[in-house]
Amino acid sequence: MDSTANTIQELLEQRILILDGAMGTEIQNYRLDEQDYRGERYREHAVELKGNNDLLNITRPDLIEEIHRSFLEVGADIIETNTFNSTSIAQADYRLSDLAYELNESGAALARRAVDKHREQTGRIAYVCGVVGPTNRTASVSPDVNDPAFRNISFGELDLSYREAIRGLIAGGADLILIETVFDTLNAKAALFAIEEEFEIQGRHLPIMISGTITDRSGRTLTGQTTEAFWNSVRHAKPLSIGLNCALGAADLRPYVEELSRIADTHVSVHPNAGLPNEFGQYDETPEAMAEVLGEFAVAGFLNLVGGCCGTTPAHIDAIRTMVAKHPPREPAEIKKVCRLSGLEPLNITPEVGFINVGERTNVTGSPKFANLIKSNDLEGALGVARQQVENGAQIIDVNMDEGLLDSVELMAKFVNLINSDPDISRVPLMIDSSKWDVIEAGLRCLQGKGIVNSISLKEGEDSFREKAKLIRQYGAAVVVMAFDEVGQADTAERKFEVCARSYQILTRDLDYPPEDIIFDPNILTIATGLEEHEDYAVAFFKATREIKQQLPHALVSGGLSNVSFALRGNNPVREAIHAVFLYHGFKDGLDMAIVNAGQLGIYDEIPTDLLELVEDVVMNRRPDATDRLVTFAESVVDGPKKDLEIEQWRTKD
Ligand code: THG
Repeated sequence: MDSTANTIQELLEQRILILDGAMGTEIQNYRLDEQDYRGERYREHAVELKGNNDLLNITRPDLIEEIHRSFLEVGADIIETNTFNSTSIAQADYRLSDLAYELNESGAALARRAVDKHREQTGRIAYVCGVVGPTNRTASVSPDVNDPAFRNISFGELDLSYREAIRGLIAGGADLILIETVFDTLNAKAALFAIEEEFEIQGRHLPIMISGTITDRSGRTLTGQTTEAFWNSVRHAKPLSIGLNCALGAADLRPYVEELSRIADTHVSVHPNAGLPNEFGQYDETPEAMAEVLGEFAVAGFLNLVGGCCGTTPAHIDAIRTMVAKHPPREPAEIKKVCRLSGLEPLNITPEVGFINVGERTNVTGSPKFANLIKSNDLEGALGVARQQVENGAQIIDVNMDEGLLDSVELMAKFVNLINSDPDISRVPLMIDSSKWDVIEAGLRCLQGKGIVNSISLKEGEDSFREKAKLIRQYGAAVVVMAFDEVGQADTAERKFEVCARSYQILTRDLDYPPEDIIFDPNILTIATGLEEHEDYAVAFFKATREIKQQLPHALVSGGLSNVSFALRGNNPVREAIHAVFLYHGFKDGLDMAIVNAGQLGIYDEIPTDLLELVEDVVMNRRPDATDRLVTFAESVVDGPKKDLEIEQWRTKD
């Protein structure tokens, strides 16, 4: 971090910092006409420019600097640049996309000048916060009701556009970067991705602030995320602050600010509008009324940074500053180091949530039914498979499109987009399952929640492993790491643990990867095949699981459950009994989650005693003839109607 970061950090420990108020509504007070916006330089521009406030950074810099000064004079510590719409994407409406870099650079330079002059005159230090707006497009919602998988902006386009904006902001002298008014978390994730890339290239890491917007009283963002789901999606960027702005007035934001304050292990900011808009679309909450509400937030201990959005004037900021000055800043929350995922809703893998079921059926190689739906382009039907998994209790869904004849990259993106447009399915986090990196990346680039990559391994050596892990972290996902290395797939307990431990070291020590976001898969291999060397596979898995949980702090363990019983394909009752027994032992040994056929999990205690004994023998490798005995029994189950009935009875008993 730069030296500025240290001082902001220090200030944040001492008091609640003051952000400035609205730029847009202040500009309105000047009642500018078309000519003011155009200036000399754009006198001949083909389209109307009135309303393009960011253009004033170039055509009326005097006025923007004056507004910055007015907020500095009432005690703002952080000045936001007039660059909310300064992306090539947002400027396209004015046919000024080419101006994006310059708008950002000049916007930051103006704020810099105002702050520096203020310091010369008063001795007071303030900071320039480079504003990155949401753009006028949304990467996780279709603008076409008839085509829910369609998007009019992609992650890649956002990434490029944001990088250009950020370069300008840094060149102009910004001290911090603020991604604000986030209504679509996927847009914000693209901005975070761009920032990380740019910081890396420049070798400079400025503190990042993130502020979302909740658009109505449902307490969700425009794209449907709850406050905590939003936080889980952006937390990987380790922002200096997380907060809420715009939309609702301060009073209506209270429950969501309270929630952020409870869950955020960083600083919390809030800069609301001056109340809800009146019938003329104006914001008319008085400085006193707004300060009253925000003062109460400070008393409640919710705040580290506070300011105003639409409709807030220097008088508002003055009143707010006076009100919060006597209250100490909030202490960042201390939260448990656990894997925190999200879809539209959060999924925190705490011990209290218990075992996590990952739905396996949305997999073209694992479900012939799903594969046929995809191949016949019945995506609605395929979506039904995902919905059925969630309805049957899957808390995450695994999506796999790896099939030679399919365009897996395109299908992965399309299917993830489709899932995003279904609020019942996109409630849960996704697991992007592919052995091909470009397919994984295609999925990650469509995901507004925090998902899981399935999987990476040391199979192709350390370099490729590191490269992928670094990108996954930048995309903000958790990762499944298979126990596979340059030598091959680990099949003994020792090898499984050894490969996982080596992966863990590289991830946590070299790449600073959060250990709670690492999910080891020590390979659930098929048992009961009749081959002696397969007999100990389950036992080896359990042993490795115990060691991973004991020796690799905070890491999780998962596995693909249905693999274990491939040898008994065609005999679902027996397969389900094997699954139940496997999970029973796995869970005891620390298995946190498994990819399963949600809705078809047998219950250990309900397995008939004779079958249970046979299955336990096989799973725990208790006798050399275990497989033979189970297979003989299995045949009788399939062939004999009487046994079949018995099995059916234990399955349906609840
Ligand atoms: N580890 C990780 N990821 C994985 C696996 C793993 N992903 C894929 C797979 N293994 C887990 N998913 C499945 C999905 C389905 C089945 C097995 C594993 C399965 N399908 C039935 C079959 O083939 O018999 C389908 C039968 C039917 O629908 O008619 O068993 O280990 N990280």
